[in-house]
Amino acid sequence: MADLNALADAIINGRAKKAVEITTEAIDEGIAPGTILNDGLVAGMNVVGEYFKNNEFYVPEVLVAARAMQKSMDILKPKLQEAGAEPKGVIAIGTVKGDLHDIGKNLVAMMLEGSGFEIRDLGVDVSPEKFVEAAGNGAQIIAMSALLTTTMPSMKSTIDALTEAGLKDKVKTMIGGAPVTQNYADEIGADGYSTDAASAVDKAIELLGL
Ligand code: B12
Repeated sequence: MADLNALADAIINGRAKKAVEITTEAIDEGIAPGTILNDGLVAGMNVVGEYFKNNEFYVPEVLVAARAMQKSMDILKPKLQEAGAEPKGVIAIGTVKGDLHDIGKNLVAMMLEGSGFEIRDLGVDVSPEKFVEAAGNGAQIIAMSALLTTTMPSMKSTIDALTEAGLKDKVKTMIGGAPVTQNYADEIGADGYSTDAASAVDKAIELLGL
């Protein structure tokens, strides 16, 4: 019987091969893809997030863990799609203009994707115009990440650009990244903020009223 606690451990320890092995075993045994995701992958990644917050893990450990999660997700994703049919919603995500930090953004994207959202990853250094274009192309949430205090104002520029394009009321905006706060979100008129990848999923669900 595939051990989902062992899968979480494999993620925490960044053991991609082991993680893939247990994920495959769990799928073959008919365990629901959502259960594998939540009780194995997301559970592991949550611990990684905690360790990182407490300075018990540093960026290299987070990266190897994320890579292990990604490898398992590669196998799990088609199963999740088969099981879940319709995506919960469409989210365009990117790191704002001038900012190249994408580790947190990728984790958020991965968690959202894992919980059933369709993700349009716009990458890094994303201009307000690109976000507006994504909003015009059917994204229901525009999610922005910034790690530099100097690039945070681009979140405001993007929200202003959405307003100018007449799209502000048609999409929800969600922001995050280490220097970003709820206060800042309120100040610039963002619809949502969250501190980490796991709560980003709850926030997205809340924003779309699911
Ligand atoms: C890794 C890193 C880099 C890497 C980035 C690699 C990459 N591919 O991302 C490299 C080496 C390229 C880099 C470059 C720079 N960096 Co740097 N970098 C970091 C470092 C060490 C870790 C950031 C990180 O990945 N954290 C891990 C992730 C998981 O956390 P996170 O991003 O916060 O994401 C979580 C949450 O915030 C949230 N979240 C994130 N995004 C979103 C989005 C939404 C919508 C939501 C809801 C939630 C959410 O969920 C995530 C998961 O839980 C930090 C220091 C630190 N310890 O934080 C400095 C840091 C961010 N960097 C800094 C600086 C100054 C720079 C440089 C300017 C350095 C230089 N002089 O060249 C350049 C700028 C390059 C650029 N234009 O962007 C400063 C920023 C200072 C400031 N206040 O602005 C920091 C704080 C270091 C420091 N103490 O000085 N950096």
